[in-house]
Amino acid sequence: MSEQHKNYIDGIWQDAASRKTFDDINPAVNSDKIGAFPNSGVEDVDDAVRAARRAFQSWSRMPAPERGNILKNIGDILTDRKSKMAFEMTREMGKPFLETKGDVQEAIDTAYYAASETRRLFGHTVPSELPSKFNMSIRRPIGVCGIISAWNFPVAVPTWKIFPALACGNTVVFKPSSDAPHSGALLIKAMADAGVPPGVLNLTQGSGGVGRAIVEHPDVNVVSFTGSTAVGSKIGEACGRMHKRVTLELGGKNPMIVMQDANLDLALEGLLWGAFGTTGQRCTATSRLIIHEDVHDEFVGMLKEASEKLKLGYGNEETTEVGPVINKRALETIIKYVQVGKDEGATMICGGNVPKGDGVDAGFFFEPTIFTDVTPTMRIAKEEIFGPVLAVLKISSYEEAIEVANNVEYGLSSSIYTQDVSVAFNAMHDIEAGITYINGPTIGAEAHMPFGGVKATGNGHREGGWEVYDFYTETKTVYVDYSGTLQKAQIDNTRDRITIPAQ
Ligand code: UN1
Repeated sequence: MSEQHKNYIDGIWQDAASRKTFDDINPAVNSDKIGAFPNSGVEDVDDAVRAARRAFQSWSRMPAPERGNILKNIGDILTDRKSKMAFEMTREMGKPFLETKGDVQEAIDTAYYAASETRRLFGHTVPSELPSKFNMSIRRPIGVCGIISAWNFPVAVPTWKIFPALACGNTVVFKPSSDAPHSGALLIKAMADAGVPPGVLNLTQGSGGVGRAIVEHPDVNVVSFTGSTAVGSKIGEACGRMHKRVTLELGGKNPMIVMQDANLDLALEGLLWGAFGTTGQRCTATSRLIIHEDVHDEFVGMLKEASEKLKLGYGNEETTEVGPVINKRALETIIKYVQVGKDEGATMICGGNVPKGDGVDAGFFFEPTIFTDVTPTMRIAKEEIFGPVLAVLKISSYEEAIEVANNVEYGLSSSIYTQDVSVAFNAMHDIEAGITYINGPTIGAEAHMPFGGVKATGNGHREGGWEVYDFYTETKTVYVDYSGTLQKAQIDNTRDRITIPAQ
């Protein structure tokens, strides 16, 4: 059944001012239309930002633990709705139901963590250099946060941004991906039901133009974006010009290194999950296997056999292991890269086709695809494909593995399989990435740990964990002088004030 959906501005569900809409379809069963969503414009964004600015007055003054109680309610409501939401989310963006339940669970974990952090928004007290004087730093909320996120974790990733922003006393204007507007709306509905006051949280649906209007709105103080490196660079530029705080979570080309002493069964299980989970459409997906020559042929054989058995289908069918890709454009990009891989001289050992048959004919499906004989300079070894395509690179030493792993512009996640503790610890330091897994795949970040990457993957900030609370607060330094006299720092407390050196 197709429905007409709305924006959520100042506590009211409403159409876009222009009344324009866009359609959202099921990527596995294209005839299944999820609904029509508001195609918002500058005017809607302006209304949302003004509502958020008004609401900031009272929300920022509410005791933080009281905001925490609301965040806890959100966690409870998401827990109650986990299965129902996951079903609708899978219908909209395709990944298997079990994975989508994990997506909602990540949001639940983030809610409870954020609730507890509201009792821990620490500042510092520090001795003054002067007598009868007290120094401290406190945190202050910043203002209105513009949150723009991707479709692949349509609930978890927005909550990494929205929950800490709210916990710290900021208000929010949120634009979900136009490929997952319903999931975004379900999250906002849960939050409104949990007692987030009107105006504190606003939802404006639409495409890139809405994102641009949020980024460029003079009354938006903070921007948080997850998406492509190309769009992230533009957002970073705009925010730089306007002196806005910005966090960017961008692309990845995440390597899994398998050394000659690795437990190959364990590595295989991890690789299938890392490379083909979410149909390879995670920023953390394993897109490069860097494998020691001693175990290359054996492991590649195991990998080919297992990959060919993966069952493609609609994510809400119990037997499905790999869902569709998100849309036609994504499918075309993947097809293009497979051709690039062939033209570059890599060997395609499995997959490579749009599958045919019951359960896959009606959607945007692509077979799990593996290229061997890939060299580090090939485009399929360097560029993010965001699909079920794995590049296998053969190496003959640990040093070469690290050189190949680091030979890309990105640096989000990484992994190494080895039983040698020295190799594992060296890799922790040597791999250029924000995240390294030892004997685990490149996916599986936990909500209470910092998440983010180096190089072109980001701009130095981390989401998740304790670090994100620094991003959503401004530090204020406070000096309290209770001496009743004027005390001059750097002057009154030094011993050289009496003697003026002879000229
Ligand atoms: C993303 O791909 O944007 O570690 C986020 C993981 C998930 C989050 C992925 N927990 O793969």
